[in-house]
Amino acid sequence: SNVEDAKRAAAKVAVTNHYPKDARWVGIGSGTTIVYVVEAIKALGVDTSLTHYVPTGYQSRQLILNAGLMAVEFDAIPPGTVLDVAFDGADEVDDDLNCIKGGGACLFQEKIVAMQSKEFICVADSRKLQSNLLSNWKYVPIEVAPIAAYRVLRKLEELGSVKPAIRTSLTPKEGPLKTDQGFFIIDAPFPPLLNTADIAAGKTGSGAWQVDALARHIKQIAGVLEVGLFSGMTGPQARSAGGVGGQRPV
Ligand code: DER
Repeated sequence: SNVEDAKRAAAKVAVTNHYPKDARWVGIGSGTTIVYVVEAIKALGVDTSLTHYVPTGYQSRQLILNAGLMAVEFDAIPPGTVLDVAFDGADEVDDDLNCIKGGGACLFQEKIVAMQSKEFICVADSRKLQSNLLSNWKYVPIEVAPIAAYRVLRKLEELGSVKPAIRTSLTPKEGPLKTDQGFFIIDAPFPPLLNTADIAAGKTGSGAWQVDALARHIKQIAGVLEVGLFSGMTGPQARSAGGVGGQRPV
């Protein structure tokens, strides 16, 4: 289908342009687009036998193993080792390369892997590209401790979310979905977020949130493990912002 072809094309360009031939540590994200990233890595024809691939969850680990690649869990990365590159998908990407992530409920491990990488390569077909986050993808995925979930729902409403909800499993299993950490996912709708052009145009008064500010406010709610907002930055300025790779800590 043309969507699958678009994902495959995006993955091929991303790997061709951003996979270091001498890569030794590579982060592998979750979802369906990442399948084509691994396919493109295999097609590169480089020697991958000395390369460690760090998964971002159960499905990501199976993808690495089924491709005959070496999977090394995040807690087995030697202290001080920064991954050469991390590839991952996204649910939506704005003009500043900010991302909404977590549609696949893997956002926590995706974020720690992204933050431990020199570069974070987001692989997304054109459906994902919007000027502002929360335009097409309507909610922020948030990973929370089950026991605190209802309190977090109430706190999110105080931040302006309308009808945030605990994500239930889409399979016959009734009740909340559990992440690889055994936590719940809350999906919290918010109005479209501001990008840097909006801020430059003085649109801050509209009551809409700026990406970093919303991410920080949600992260500070007791019971929240991680938030599916990745603050996008590329290039050397990312490091000056304190991010290990192309991601600022939020
Ligand atoms: O959960 C995530 O953030 C994933 O990267 C995911 O949502 C992207 O999935 P897709 O490649 O299947 O669209």
